Amino acid sequence: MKSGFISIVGRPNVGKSTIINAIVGTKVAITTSKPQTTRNIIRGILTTAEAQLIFIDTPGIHKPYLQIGNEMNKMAYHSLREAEATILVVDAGQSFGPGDQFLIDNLTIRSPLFIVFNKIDLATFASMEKLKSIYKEKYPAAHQIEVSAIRNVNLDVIVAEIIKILPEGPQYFPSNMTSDRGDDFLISEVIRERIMLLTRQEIPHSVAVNLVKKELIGDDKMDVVADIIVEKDSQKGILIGKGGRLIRQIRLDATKQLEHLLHKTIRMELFVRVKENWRDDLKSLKSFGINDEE
Ligand SMILES: Nc1nc2c(ncn2[C@@H]2O[C@H](COP(=O)(O)OP(=O)(O)OP(=O)(O)O)[C@@H](O)[C@H]2O)c(=O)[nH]1
Ligand SMILES: [Mg+2]
Repeated sequence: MKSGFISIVGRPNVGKSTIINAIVGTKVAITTSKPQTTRNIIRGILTTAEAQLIFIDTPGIHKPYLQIGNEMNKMAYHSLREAEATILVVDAGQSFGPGDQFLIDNLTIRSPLFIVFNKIDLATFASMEKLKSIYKEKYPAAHQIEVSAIRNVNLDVIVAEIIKILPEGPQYFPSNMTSDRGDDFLISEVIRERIMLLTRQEIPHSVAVNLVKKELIGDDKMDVVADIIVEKDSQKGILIGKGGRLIRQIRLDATKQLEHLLHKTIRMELFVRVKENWRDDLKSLKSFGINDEE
């Protein structure tokens, strides 16, 4: 069979995780309308009769101003080392700017490059042509593909084009596996996704979720206890909300999502804790699994 690793890089919020979820056919990575949602390397696996494609989702590359940003960028840069192919995702709804140039200046691409223009539903013919010609000049040999991940347009073209260039290789993962991450990761990420969607300003980015307990009760029930870590007391108050309303909403939303994904009845307890400036502290980042392991 043909097989290989395909790194998916790009600026924050361009739709990398949405693309992976749609290709793999299930939620392996959380997605939100806010930048810097993904904070880890997540491998999403697609196995067909002829090939196994392992897509590496990465944090969006951005100008960092805290340690967390440095670590996230490094993960994305380093993912290219293990890749047989690289997908650079570009937001087709936006014109080329300094953030795009920053990414290009910092990326060393070592494998065949596919430039995927996502969100073509938000582009005009003229804006699309302009963007394509800019990238043609920067990467003349790259293959360009126009897609819309939320409308599932042309994602099959990505898969077909990648298979063409993959070498013969081993089947790295069992056929039924869709992610290299287990339930523990999914649970804390879904809780974080719900928080990111229900909060504003700096709060979505100041939150980490730490799974404290996961216990299976029989075949179809699960108890989950998680800590939500924020950076300041004031953020703790906001997250809990008046009369505990917001934390209750977070718990209900996360429970519903996870029951759907894990096919279990879930009982969830959430606690909010403060760890000052954890995003700028390497030790804390490491304890939350947000560090580049190179
Ligand atoms: N209009 C439109 N929106 C899309 C499309 N694909 C993704 N989005 C939206 O773009 C937003 C960002 O998607 P993500 O998949 O989280 O983006 P990402 O590149 O993984 O972002 P980071 O993890 O922050 O780097 C979400 O609100 C998606 O629903 C698309 O084809 N069209
Ligand atoms: Mg993402």
